[in-house]
Amino acid sequence: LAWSPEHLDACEWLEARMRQEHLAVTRDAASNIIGRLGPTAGADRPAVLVGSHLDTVPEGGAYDGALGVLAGLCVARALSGDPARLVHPLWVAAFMDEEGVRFDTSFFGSRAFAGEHLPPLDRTDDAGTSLAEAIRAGGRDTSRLTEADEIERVLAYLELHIEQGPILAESGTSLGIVTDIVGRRVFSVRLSGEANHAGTTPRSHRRDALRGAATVTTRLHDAFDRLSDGTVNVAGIAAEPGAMNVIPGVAELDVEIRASTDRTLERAVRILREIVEMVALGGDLLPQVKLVDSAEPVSFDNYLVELLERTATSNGASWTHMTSGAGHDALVMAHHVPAGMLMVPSRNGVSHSPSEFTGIAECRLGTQVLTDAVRELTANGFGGHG
Ligand code: HGY
Ligand code: MN
Ligand code: MN
Repeated sequence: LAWSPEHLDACEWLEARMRQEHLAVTRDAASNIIGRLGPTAGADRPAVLVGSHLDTVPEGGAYDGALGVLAGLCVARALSGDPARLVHPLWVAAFMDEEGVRFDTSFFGSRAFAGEHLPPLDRTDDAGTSLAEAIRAGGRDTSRLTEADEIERVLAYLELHIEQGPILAESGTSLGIVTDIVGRRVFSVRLSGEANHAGTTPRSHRRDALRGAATVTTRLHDAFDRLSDGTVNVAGIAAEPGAMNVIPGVAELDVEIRASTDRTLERAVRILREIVEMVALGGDLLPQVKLVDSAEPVSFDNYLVELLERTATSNGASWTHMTSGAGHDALVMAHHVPAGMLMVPSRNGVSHSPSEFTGIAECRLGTQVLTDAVRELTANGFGGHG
């Protein structure tokens, strides 16, 4: 998890490897690690940035994020051999806390790098540690977070990532060229009823918050099963007081919604609010719906999509356009600079699981196509294309 001892060890490892590849390495106040390669003459030119994240989810896999960072290291190694071609510097980033699972702060590092508004630092994880304490435990100074903003110095962003879904694996296609990423809303829904005696309280007097939460969960899934665009996930239900002979007086659900356009995302949020209202009314419960995290849907830059098509084709790879149902640091970057994403297959479409796997040949092909695209961009910029 982000800022965990294991993660901070991985950051140390990465910095050492970057230095071995002759990158100038910095770690900003958000704990983003940036390796930089390129001529001092080009220093005033905007950089081509490639990257992803090293943090993951509980019981996560070995490829989500890590592949994109290591591919960036390979791109640096490939381009360091001919620095004269680097008209634009190459930057390689490991963004901190892309997953946001510890503090509900998805894309924390890339949002800091992009100068976006950050979540309150007093947010705490399940152990009661605050985000500020975690940042300080990572040896960084929270008062300098605004200095992480370097987005103005970026020409374009590219990210290689595993698909985390079944499309490429099932179709036998080597690469996915991402055209857009869905938007996301995360809510904390709290239902308040009345704790009471489980044996003596008549049905007509029971205000069972857990029963309400369970009904919200099933009605949400039933409603979203009928939608052509939108996914819902109820990550869990917490109920109090949790004693066997007490009717749960309070229940809290963590609900995540995703959809590919602003309009379908708003419709999905409306459905959530209506279901919560109806269930609360029917169960004589008091509802509270709090927005905890959000990310807007985004489309990628046409020139970068075409560049990835060209480099994939010239490497003899089969490819297909795809929409990413998973969020990525590229989603944040694309709101500020031209961005593009390349995906490689996930075996059985599985991700966020220890059985996450992508073959070395697929990783190598993705890295080669990424390298060729970056070689083009660092040498010629947008090639006179806007
Ligand atoms: O959850 C996601 O969409 C990504 O894995 N951060
Ligand atoms: Mn992930
Ligand atoms: Mn990821």
